Amino acid sequence: MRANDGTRTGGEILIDQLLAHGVRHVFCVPGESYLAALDAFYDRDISLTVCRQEGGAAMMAEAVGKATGRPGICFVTRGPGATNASPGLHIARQDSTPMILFVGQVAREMREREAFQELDFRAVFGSIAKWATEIDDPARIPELVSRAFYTATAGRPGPVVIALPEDMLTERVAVPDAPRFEPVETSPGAAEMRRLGDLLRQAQRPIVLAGGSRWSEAAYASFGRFAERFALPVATTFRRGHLFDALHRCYAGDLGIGPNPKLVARVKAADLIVLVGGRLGELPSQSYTLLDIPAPRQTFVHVHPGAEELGRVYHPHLAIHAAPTAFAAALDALQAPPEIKWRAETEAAHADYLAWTGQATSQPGAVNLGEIMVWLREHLPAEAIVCNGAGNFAAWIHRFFRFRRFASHVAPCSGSMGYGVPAAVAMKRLYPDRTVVCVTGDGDFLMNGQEFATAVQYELPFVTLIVDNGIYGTIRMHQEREYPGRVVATELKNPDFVAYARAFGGFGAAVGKTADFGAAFDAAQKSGKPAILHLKVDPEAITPATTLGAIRQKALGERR
Ligand SMILES: Cc1ncc(C[n+]2csc(CCOP(=O)(O)OP(=O)(O)O)c2C)c(N)n1
Ligand SMILES: [Mg+2]
Repeated sequence: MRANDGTRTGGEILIDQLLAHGVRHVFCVPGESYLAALDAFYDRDISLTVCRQEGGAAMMAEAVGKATGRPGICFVTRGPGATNASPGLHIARQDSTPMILFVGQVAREMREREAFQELDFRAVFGSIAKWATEIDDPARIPELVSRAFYTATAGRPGPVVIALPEDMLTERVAVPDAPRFEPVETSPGAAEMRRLGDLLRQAQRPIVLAGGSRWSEAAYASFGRFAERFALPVATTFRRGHLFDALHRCYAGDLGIGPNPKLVARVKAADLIVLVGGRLGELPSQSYTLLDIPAPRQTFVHVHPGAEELGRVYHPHLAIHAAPTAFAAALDALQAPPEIKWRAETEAAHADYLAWTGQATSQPGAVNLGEIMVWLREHLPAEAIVCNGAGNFAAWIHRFFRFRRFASHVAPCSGSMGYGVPAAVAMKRLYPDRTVVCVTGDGDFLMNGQEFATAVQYELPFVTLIVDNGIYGTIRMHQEREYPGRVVATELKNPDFVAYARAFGGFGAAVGKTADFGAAFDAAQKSGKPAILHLKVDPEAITPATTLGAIRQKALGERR
């Protein structure tokens, strides 16, 4: 509270800046280094989620940034808190997500002595964050926090780290709040849009790839209309499936890990590729084999909000420096050609997508994850949110789940394990009325399974599927391919996950065969508690397309 002389503590000024910028949710693990900031939450209207490990807290903040396009906010203590939070920062960087990590710091007069838990945060986070700084003067909090919001969202979004010396947070000064920030939406120029229209008129076989961040409901809707009017096939890049309705008749499929070979062939055969919002990194580019570097053979149009990404890897024939939101709005003014040469191609692309994802493949074992994904896509409401981390289990989500709404998939493009549970906690905090389903591997779950306690503490009823194959499956798959039969460090002895769920105060049930899944899922939802469904899958079922044994045999055969 402001004292009679108009002063506030640094901690109060800081939390007031969050309110000024429209922050509703903050995720933290407390520390004595930022008590004065914590205290300011006591009488301010902002929801604070206390977590069990900073990795979880930072991923929750990242998930909020991903889903809303505004910076997700996380508070952690100095040294160990900050280093624990680093996975969330790394995801924010690779996934181009706006987030701000506030870190406690030793008192100003103790700096540079390597005081208790002291770190030089500018140096430690310099190469992960877009900007890492420390606030020395409480009078500059409004200025520097405002800059953090702009920096995190501007151009290609990413993480910002702000260290807060302990004594700075208790010092009192009189200073006004900053005005509310709004993300800067870079608009495309009229000349670039005309040129795009020309290129589309000249094209025979165009394809659009949607990716990256900075999208919105409005951009999603405009983009859908544009695809419809131009009958353009649209593929989404790795873990950005939520950018286009899977049942839109222009949807050509998911360009990520294990994509439909027909989609890959289509991209290669296109004469015009329009990449909107994304970077076409290692995974969607199929290990940089899709386009020639630096000069793609196809006419390549790159639309990106970060100027430094244009021409960074692929030479663009037309570079459009624009945020997807502003670009999508400008598309409404683009005239479609009277006759569309590629209409049949687009219909074929969508038919290929439907065929590729139509039915689960047959698999060894009594629980078929493909059939479970088909069940979920048929039974979940369209606005349900799916969260997951990394592991081969995710291949079934990418192949068989059909995302129908913007921001309905919250998952790490960076391939970081342990993301699903924190992301689900964050989504349920943000959207209590939406169904949230978390899909994890047995390895993946226990990287941040402690946040199941947070779900119980805040009474967040989402359902977590633990796909238990008793192995770090992805690594075992690579191991069998590169070193067949030589199993090292990929086997797991798992706890009883049903007992785990119940011990935490949640709902737990085991699913031993596919046919039992629907009833178990319904029971989990009816419990009204955070729930875990323990799916015992056969480790042989390593991808929707092949088995571990087949990979091993093939590798051994190649060696003979
Ligand atoms: C934080 C982190 N550590 C390690 C890895 C390397 N890695 C990728 S997938 C994987 C195994 C995932 O195992 P699990 O969650 O059981 O899923 P499965 O592949 O068995 O379905 C590992 C160790 C990673 N991606 N992220
Ligand atoms: Mg596993």
